[in-house]
Amino acid sequence: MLKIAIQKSGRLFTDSINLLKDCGIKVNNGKDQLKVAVSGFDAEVLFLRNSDIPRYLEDGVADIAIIGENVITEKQADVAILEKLGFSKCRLSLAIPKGHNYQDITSLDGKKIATSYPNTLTDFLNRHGVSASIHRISGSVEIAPNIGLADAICDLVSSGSTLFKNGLEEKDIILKSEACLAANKKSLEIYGAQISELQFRIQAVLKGRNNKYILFNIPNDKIEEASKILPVLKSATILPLMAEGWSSLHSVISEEDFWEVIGKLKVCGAEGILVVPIEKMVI
Ligand code: PRT
Repeated sequence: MLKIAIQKSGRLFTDSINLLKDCGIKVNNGKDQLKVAVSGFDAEVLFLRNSDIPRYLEDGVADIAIIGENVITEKQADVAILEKLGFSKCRLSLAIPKGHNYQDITSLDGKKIATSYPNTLTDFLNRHGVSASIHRISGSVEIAPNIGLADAICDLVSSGSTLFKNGLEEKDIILKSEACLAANKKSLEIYGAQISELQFRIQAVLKGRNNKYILFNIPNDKIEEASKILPVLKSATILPLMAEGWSSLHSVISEEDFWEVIGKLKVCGAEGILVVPIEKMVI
């Protein structure tokens, strides 16, 4: 049976459970169990530590997983990344105490850097021909410069508030990460059809999340102009209104273009603009 690994507890847990739920896969709650059955899909879910998942995935203990891309890179796991999932976005960055001199990465030549990501950092330093001493620590990396353990740190950053609170400044981004769907390469062959089905469902959910359904009223002589503003799937739906000379136009717009498109539509003469979330989108 297909084994899907997700984080046991932590930042990825809730979003992973919700994504599976939106894909019609209900995880029968058993947070204290290692393995649970699911309904709505022929699979079982393994609850594991995020940092352990790359190894389990590589070894085939799990076939597929929802995991932070950063740990796959750090563990140098030979797995296939199938989808980026749009949550748990962060970056692995180099930071130094505020006010300290930093021109570029070569400023760290001969310095001490504290991190929980020694492999990713070593690789980055090597690529830039920088030689620094790496102190591997497993938590609270941000306090290392304040207690004299290191000159700089390399750690995950999302809002930046941890760096700020510890008087540190972000100087270089080593990698950007988000949760992703990753698979054991052999499992891709063994469970190809099931993994494709899961991917199909995830894509439909993510497209729904990234798009909005929009409908608005527009004078008939402005329909063509308004249609050109809309990045439509195929072509906008137009329905006549009872009011003479007016129509209702329906379409889908991406979250990214949202405010720009709305602004242009208002200038074009759109009225009564309604925006509705989309649950799933199959194209
Ligand atoms: O125990 P386990 O192995 O399951 O996981 P963990 O202890 O590594 O778990 P967790 O839950 O802390 O992180 C899981 C994953 O979430 C990470 O591997 C990343 O993929 C992702 N993620 C996203 C983050 C952050 N954002 C994040 N901000 N992981 C950690 N942080 C920490 C960072 O280390 C620093 O201490 O948050 C602090 C910085 O946050 P800001 O908002 O102050 O910048």
